Amino acid sequence: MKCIEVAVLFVLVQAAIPHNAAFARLVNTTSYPTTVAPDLIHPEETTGPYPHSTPVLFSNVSGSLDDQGICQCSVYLPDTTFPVQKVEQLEIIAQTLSQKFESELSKVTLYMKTVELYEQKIQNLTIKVEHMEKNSVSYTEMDFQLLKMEIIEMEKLITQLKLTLGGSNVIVEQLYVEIKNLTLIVNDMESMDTNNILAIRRQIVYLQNQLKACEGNSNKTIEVPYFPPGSCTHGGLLNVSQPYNIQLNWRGFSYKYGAWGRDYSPLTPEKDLYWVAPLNLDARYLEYYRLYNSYDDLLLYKNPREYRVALGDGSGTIVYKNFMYFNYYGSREIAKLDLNTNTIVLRKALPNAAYGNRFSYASVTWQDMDLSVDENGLWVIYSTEASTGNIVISKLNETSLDVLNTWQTKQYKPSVSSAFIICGVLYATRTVNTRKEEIFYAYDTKTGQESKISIIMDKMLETVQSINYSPGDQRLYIYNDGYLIRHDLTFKPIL
Ligand SMILES: *[C@@H]1O[C@H](CO)[C@@H](O)[C@H](O)[C@H]1NC(C)=O
Ligand SMILES: *[C@@H]1O[C@H](CO)[C@@H](O)[C@H](O)[C@H]1NC(C)=O
Ligand SMILES: *[C@@H]1O[C@H](CO)[C@@H](O)[C@H](O)[C@H]1NC(C)=O
Ligand SMILES: *[C@@H]1O[C@H](CO)[C@@H](O)[C@H](O)[C@H]1NC(C)=O
Ligand SMILES: *[C@@H]1O[C@H](CO)[C@@H](O)[C@H](O)[C@H]1NC(C)=O
Ligand SMILES: *[C@@H]1O[C@H](CO)[C@@H](O)[C@H](O)[C@H]1NC(C)=O
Ligand SMILES: CC(=O)N[C@H]1CO[C@H](CO)[C@@H](O)[C@@H]1O
Repeated sequence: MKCIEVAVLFVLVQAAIPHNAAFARLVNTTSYPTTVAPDLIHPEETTGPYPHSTPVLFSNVSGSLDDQGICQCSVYLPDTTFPVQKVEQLEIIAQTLSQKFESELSKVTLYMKTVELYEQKIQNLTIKVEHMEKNSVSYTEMDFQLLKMEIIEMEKLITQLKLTLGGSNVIVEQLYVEIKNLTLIVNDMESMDTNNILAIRRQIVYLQNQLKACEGNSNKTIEVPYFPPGSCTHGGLLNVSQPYNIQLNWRGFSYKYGAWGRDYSPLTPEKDLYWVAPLNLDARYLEYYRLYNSYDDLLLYKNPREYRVALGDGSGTIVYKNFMYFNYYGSREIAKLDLNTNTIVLRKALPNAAYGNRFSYASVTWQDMDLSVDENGLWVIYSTEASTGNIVISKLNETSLDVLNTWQTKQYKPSVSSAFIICGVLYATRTVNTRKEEIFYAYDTKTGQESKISIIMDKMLETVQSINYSPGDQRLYIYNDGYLIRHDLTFKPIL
C-alpha cells in the first residue's frame, strides 16, 4: 500500500501543478534569451503587438575606436527582434507560479500526512476487527458500536478529503473502498453472531427502555390525585402510609386496649378536637377519656380535659360533631354523650345486635359494636344471631340513634381484626403477622358489592385494638397495644 501511495502521490503532484514544466523552461530561457524558440513560449504569451512571423536577426551598425583602440559600437535592437518587456512579465508570472506551486506542494504534504494518519487508523481498525473475528465469543455490543462509530467517522473524513481534492484522487478512492470494506466485514461479523447474543442484548436493551418508559408513565398515574376532606369523588382506598405519631396513651403501657381519634364536625372543620379513650385494665370498661384541643397538646400531653364516663363497653367508641358514641355497658344500647357537658343525652337499643362479647373482632374482646363515622355520618358495625356472626352495617340517625338502613355482608366478624367505613364503603382488616395488617375486604353499601382487596398496613405492635377513620383529615387513628398511631390515606380516582 505504501508504494502505491507514493507513486500515486507523485502523479498527484504533477497533476496538481500543470504549469510546472513550462515554468522551468521559462526560467532557463530568461538566462539565454537568444536561444528562445518561439514554440517554447507558452501560446498565451505569443499573442501581442510583435508577432514573430518575420524575425530580423541582423542589422548594420556604425562603430568607432576609443582612446585605447577598442572598438565601440551602439546596437539598436528593435522590439521586433527580442521582447524584453514580455520577458519581464514572464518573470513576474513565473514567480507567482512558483509561489503557487510551493503552497500546492505544502498542501500535498499535508494531505500526505492526513492520508498516513487515516492509513494508520484503518490498520488499527483492521487489527480490532481481526481480533474480534478471532475471539468471536468475547465481543460485545459495545465493541461493535465503537467500531461502527469509528468507521462512520472515517467515512466522513474521507468524503471531506475527496471533496477538497476535487474527487479525482486515487489514494482517497482507495481509502474509501477500504473503509467500505471494513463496514461490510463488521456487518458480516454481526450477522455471523450465531448465538444471537447481540440480538438478545438489543432485545434486553429495548425491554429495559420499555420498562423505563413504562415507569415514567406509571409515575404519572401513581401521582396521587387530591381529594379534599369530606369529598367522596374518589374511587376508593388506594393505599395507607407508614404509621405516624407513635405515642403512648396517657394512662400508660399497661392500658393496651382502647380507642382514639379526631372529632369530625363538618360545620366547624377548623375546630381541632382529639380524644383518647383507653379501656380499664380489664380490657372491657370505658371509664375515663381525655380531650385535647390541639395536636400539639396531644403530643405533649398538655392541657388535657379528663372525664369519667358512666361505663362504656369495649373499644368501639367514636366522636362525631362533639358527641361521643359508644356501646353502653352490658347492653345492646348505643349511648350518646355530649362532650361539652360529659352527660349521656341518649341511649337507644340497636335492634337484634349481638352484645356481651358474642361476636367481637378477632384479637379484641368486647367490641361487639364498632361505631364509625364517614363523610355521610354515623354508622355501626356489628353482628346479629340472624347474620350468624357475619358483619352487619347500619346507618344511624345521629340525632335519634334510629337505624336508617341496614346491610348484611358475607364476612364473618370474629375473623377480622377491625373495620372502618369510608364514603359508605366498609373496609375490614386481618392480621398478616406481628408487624403487618392487611385491609383485605371491602363492602360497598351503595351497590351491595363486596370485594377482596389487599392493602398492607404497617403497625408498631402486635394487636390492633381499634381503627377509627376521620373524614376531616382522611386519616386512620389506630390504638395499637396502648400506642396511638396514625396513617395517611390515598384514594384512587374514579375509573
Ligand atoms: C536550466 O539551466 C540549468 C543551468 O543553469 C540547468 O542545470 C537545467 O537543466 C536547465 N533546465 C532545463 C529544463 O533546461
Ligand atoms: C493505532 O494503534 C496504536 C497502538 O495501539 C496507537 O499507538 C496509535 O495511536 C493508533 N493510531 C491511531 C491513528 O489511532
Ligand atoms: C476487502 O476485503 C476482502 C476480504 O475481506 C479482501 O479480499 C479485499 O481485498 C478487500 N478489498 C479492499 C479494496 O481492501
Ligand atoms: C419514577 O418514580 C421512582 C420512585 O418514585 C423514581 O425513582 C423514578 O426516577 C421515577 N421515574 C421517572 C421517569 O420519573
Ligand atoms: C403503599 O404505601 C406503602 C407505605 O408508604 C409503600 O411502601 C407502598 O409502596 C405503597 N404501595 C403502592 C402500591 O403505592
Ligand atoms: C333524624 O331524627 C330526627 C329526630 O327524630 C329527625 O328530625 C330527622 O329527620 C331524622 N333524620 C333523618 C335523616 O332521618
Ligand atoms: C546587410 C546590409 O545591409 N549590408 C550593408 C551594410 O552597409 C554596407 C555599406 O554601407 C553595404 O554595402 C551593405 O550591403
